[in-house]
Amino acid sequence: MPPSQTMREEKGGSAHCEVNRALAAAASKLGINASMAFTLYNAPQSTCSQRVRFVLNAKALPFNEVKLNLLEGDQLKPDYLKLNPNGVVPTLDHDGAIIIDSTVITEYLDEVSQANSFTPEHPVERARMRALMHFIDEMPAPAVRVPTFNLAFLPSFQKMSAEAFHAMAESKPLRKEFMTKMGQTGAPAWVATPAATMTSENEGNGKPP
Ligand SMILES: N[C@@H](CCC(=O)N[C@@H](CS)C(=O)NCC(=O)O)C(=O)O
Repeated sequence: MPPSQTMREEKGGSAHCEVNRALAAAASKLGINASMAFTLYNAPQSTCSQRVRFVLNAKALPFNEVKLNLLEGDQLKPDYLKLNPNGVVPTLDHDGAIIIDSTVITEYLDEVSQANSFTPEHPVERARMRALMHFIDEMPAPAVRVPTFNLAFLPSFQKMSAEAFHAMAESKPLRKEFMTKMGQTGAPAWVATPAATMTSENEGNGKPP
């Protein structure tokens, strides 16, 4: 898919293409039927994007990057919503196959490329790995959303009219309720510090846990 005009595409250049071709040739010799042309739609400051970049780099997989500006709403543009209907980053395009959700993407990458594997051999160990990934999705990821909202997004939300803010919150496929709950005042300071302990149940409700 061609990236929207506001999204910046950064290609690794012909060196990456050559590496991609070499990887595809090596994979084909090993009987693996996949080429390794990866494009990652992501945002530099997003923790979910960082997870995926970490795995791509740790596995030495070359990838093209399309950087979205979350403050300008690139994640809600129609072209991007066709790739990721949740309107969030990251999204991985592997040779036209679209994979969404950072946890799913990291497991997918470990499946299609065996180099520097992160997945334990033993089923019990694999179950532990998945439990840890679920924990990260349920606890630290929602917790970090609150200070991120206050520190990164709130200053621009406060400049919007109440109507514009409401319309923007309503347009978020995955974060409607969260945005509405946080509102244009955000979370109180005792909640929105990185050290505050949060769960998805108490995020932004204005009361001590
Ligand atoms: N479960 C999703 C969550 C993705 C997510 O919340 N991404 C954030 C950045 S870390 C985002 O795109 N926020 C933009 C927004 O809420 O509009 C995943 O892990 O990929």
